[in-house]
Amino acid sequence: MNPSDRRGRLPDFSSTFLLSVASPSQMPAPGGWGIIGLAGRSNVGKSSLINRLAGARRLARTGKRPGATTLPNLYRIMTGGYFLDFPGYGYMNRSQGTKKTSQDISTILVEARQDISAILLCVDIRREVLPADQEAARWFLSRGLPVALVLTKLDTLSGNGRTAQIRNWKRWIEEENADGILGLYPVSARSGEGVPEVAALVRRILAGFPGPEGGATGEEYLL
Ligand SMILES: Nc1nc2c(ncn2[C@@H]2O[C@H](COP(=O)(O)OP(=O)(O)OP(=O)(O)O)[C@@H](O)[C@H]2O)c(=O)[nH]1
Ligand SMILES: [Mg+2]
Repeated sequence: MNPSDRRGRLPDFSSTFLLSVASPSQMPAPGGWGIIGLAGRSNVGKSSLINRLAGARRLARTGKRPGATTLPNLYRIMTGGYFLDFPGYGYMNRSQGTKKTSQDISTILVEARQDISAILLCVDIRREVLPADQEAARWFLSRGLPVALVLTKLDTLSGNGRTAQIRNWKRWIEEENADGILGLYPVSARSGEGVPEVAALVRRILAGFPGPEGGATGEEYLL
């Protein structure tokens, strides 16, 4: 139980784990609640961010070693909506076989499901723009998926270092000059800084998807 639960206040996006998605047919039927995808290099903190948004420490498995998430994991947000936690791209310490399978199912899923609402593309704020991130951003955008650039691990930088990196990422967004980029969101899953802004974005995206008629819970849209 986390501190906000103890105070009797439910976290914004209290969620439950639904399944690890091995095929697009396991996804909820189209036309229901919005789906927020989290993508990015391995170890940038995608699963940690889901845990923070859901107000649960151990909902999504996180790890010190890259590759903690190997299949896209689907979580249902109690108030309506889904988080889809993609396996990280670019990790090195898994076999080529596992790596390829992880990438394949992510690609197949995105191509099969045009109705994923938006992608939170997560990058470690300390890093430079990497070709893999650039490719991922362009690939999602080319499929008509809006992309928010989430700069993770904000707590690891302060002062000038922080300002400089935010400026670098901002410049990159400006240079990309692409429609569909939802903006820059510096955040720390550890300290909570920036989480309200990400939460507001998620809320805004999900608000565009009122869900199935009749106030269904979403569970019936599985399998
Ligand atoms: N300092 C700091 N560390 C973080 C933060 N978020 C995550 N981490 C750490 O980064 C490591 C990776 O976190 P995960 O959430 O597992 O990363 P992931 O992107 O889901 O990784 P994959 O599942 O391998 O793709 C863990 O050791 C986390 O504790 C943060 O906001 N600040
Ligand atoms: Mg993960």
